[in-house]
Amino acid sequence: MLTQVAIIGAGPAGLMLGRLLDIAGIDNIILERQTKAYVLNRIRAGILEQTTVDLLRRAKAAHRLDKQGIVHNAVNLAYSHQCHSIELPELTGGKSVIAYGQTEVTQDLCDVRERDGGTTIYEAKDVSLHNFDSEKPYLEYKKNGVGHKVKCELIVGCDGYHGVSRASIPPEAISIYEKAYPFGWLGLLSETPPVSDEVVYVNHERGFALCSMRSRTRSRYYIQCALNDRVERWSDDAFWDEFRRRLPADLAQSLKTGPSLEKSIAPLRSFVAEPLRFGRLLLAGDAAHIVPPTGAKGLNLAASDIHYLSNAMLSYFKDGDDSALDEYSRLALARVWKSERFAWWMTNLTHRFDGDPFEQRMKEAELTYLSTSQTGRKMLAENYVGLPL
Ligand code: RFL
Ligand code: PHB
Repeated sequence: MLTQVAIIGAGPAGLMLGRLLDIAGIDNIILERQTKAYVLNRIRAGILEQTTVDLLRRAKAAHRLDKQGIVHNAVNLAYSHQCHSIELPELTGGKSVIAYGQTEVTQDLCDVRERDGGTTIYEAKDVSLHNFDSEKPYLEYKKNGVGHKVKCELIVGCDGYHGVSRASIPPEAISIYEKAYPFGWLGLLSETPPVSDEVVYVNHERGFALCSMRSRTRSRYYIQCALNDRVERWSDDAFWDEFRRRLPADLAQSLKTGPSLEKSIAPLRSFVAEPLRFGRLLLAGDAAHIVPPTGAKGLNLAASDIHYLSNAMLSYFKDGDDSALDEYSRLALARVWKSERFAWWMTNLTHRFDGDPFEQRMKEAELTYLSTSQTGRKMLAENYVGLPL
């Protein structure tokens, strides 16, 4: 098979890129290791920045989002049993964020790709990358036990943190920056009305908690848990008891509980690989960088990578401008590092780390500063709605 761009991974980054290339008339193929059902049912992000919404509109995949997305005009910080609202439009010149699940984003992108005849090969096994340091890169994979070869001009690794793309780059050609956190998040999805109209980040002595939503009738909640905790240890009742204990009293009283639709544990990690270009191989999204989910930046960074990368590919294919691909790496990484800082800072501010009472008092002082200072709130709001592209 011959194509212009071979994309590895049909998560939001791969599907968004494929769609923007289709619209620009650039031939592409997506290879995905998992089944379509598996990809579409993975519960992950829930909060979109305006720039992500704009990109989905550019991709002509925002029809449902424009109807069903829930605009959040505030984000809440709770500590010392009190909830403090940070008004987003007032502090950011009119910006807000939108609650719309990653499952829906992926579904919408998948639907338009299929409708318009784009090629996605699910259950593509043993994908391997070859000759990406030359003019003639290619991929090999197996489908139903049969080997295939895809010749292309560019390969894009959109295959997440555990993917094959980054792992194929010689270690001496890549710099890795990494931080692992000593806890995870236990998340629960339920068909219950959300306890708050907007996201609430809670710093509590029993550990962090987060209130979010997927719709007016579907809630997504998280609690900080031990890194080695196991989801089987948490009955729904145990989750609700622990979650309620961490909420401020008024929220705890109005919390509606119900059976879980999904429960899972995710570790927290900060990670950046530099650069994002290695000859004819480019990395984007979680394949290149991970943020802890506090701050809701992961999916949004995948989208901003694709914004820069799709522009660069247009210059490359239409004008023969090879330097645009280097520029992609530079522009995308500049935004990545700013979001890495914000996600790291929000994680430190809102979570309980073992032990150090001085550190905890520092966090309380900073939370008080943020809730009482217009300048402090403005900094948080500006980052939360997303820095300009
Ligand atoms: P993905 O979604 O991981 O997709 C990668 C795809 O590549 C496939 N793949 C392969 N395919 C072929 N061959 C191989 N060898 C392959 N290896 C892997 C995988 O099967 C998969 O389909 O990466 P992508 O597209 O870069 O998208 C990134 C986002 O998924 C991620 O950043 C967000 O989910 C992070 N995140 C959040 N981001 C936000 O912007 N806002 C949020 O509110 C938010 N909340 C979250 C989150 C992530 C969480 N977890 C589970 C870590 C909440 C949580 C709990
Ligand atoms: C979510 O809705 O899943 C969500 C919201 C905000 C975050 C992380 C996850 O910071």
